[in-house]
Amino acid sequence: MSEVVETDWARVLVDHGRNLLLETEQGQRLRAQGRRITPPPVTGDRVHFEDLGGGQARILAVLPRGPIFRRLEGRLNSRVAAANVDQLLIVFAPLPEPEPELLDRYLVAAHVLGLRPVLLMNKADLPAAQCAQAENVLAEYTALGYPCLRISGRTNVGLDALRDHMAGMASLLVGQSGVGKSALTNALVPGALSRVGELSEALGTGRHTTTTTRWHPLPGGGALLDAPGVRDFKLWPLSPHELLQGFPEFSGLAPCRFANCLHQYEPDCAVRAAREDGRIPARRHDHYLRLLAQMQQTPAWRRDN
Ligand SMILES: Nc1nc2c(ncn2[C@@H]2O[C@H](COP(=O)(O)OP(=O)(O)OP(=O)(O)O)[C@@H](O)[C@H]2O)c(=O)[nH]1
Ligand SMILES: [Mg+2]
Ligand SMILES: [Zn+2]
Repeated sequence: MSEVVETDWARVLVDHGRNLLLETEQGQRLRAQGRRITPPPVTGDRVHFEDLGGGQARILAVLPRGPIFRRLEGRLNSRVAAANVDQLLIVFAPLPEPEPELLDRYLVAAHVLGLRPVLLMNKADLPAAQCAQAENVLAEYTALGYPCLRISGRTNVGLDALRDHMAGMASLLVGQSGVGKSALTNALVPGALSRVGELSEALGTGRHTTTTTRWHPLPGGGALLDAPGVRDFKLWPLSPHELLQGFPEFSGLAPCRFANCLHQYEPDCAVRAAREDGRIPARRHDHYLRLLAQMQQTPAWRRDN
């Protein structure tokens, strides 16, 4: 008879490829290998495990997942980057220069994956003259109805409001490299920095930069996940229906002549009419059209339709 208590589960705090660091419900840290487990466990997963002693564990199974975050790998495939995420904290800053199209794509992903999006303009401590462009970006998304906060991980501006948004939720920080996600994590999670060092040491990599997504449990419940920054975030193949979920301002207008209108060249299109008279930002419609054209070129798009 095995002594395994299969009702025990542990959280994957970080996955370095196949090397995982787990935290049990009692707060014990264990190392494990993710080999031969399907699906491969990722940061945020809950796993059944067997304690092998000496700080080692064997993973028996991955528990059913809640919402996930994924990213494109190669041209058509996507990879799960984190599991059991509730909320996407999409970070931008005056520096590096904000890229609204990157923010648009994160928003599409959030809608399609069922994650609540919140936009964070970080580094609000910088002089107003440097913040003008970021303020415009903030105003555009605020007008679209998204929750948007002006914060600073350095001076703690806006962090109480952000904590209210994070309470009890698993929130994943995403955004360009250098917008301040890790500094923000350290400002929000007591001891996160030392814990990051500890994780790297435990896994023997000696790395201290953000190269993998890490799960930081929050004292009052929930978690903050610090993800590696990106130069670009590409969407995996989506159907037009999915893509349109990322542009909620296109619905709620008068109906287009055709119920399945894709707001490209169709006659009597309410979205193009709204764009013409400025009710919809031309930048957003242009970006939608480009994403739609990309999706229409992929085999998956044809299959979905
Ligand atoms: N002025 C100001 N600078 C900040 C703030 N937060 C971070 N920085 C600076 O921005 C730079 C990048 O910060 P990180 O926290 O490493 O950025 P990151 O988003 O984690 O970057 P990646 O891990 O590469 O994705 C550092 O030089 C920080 O000192 C802030 O609130 N205000
Ligand atoms: Mg970082
Ligand atoms: Zn239309």
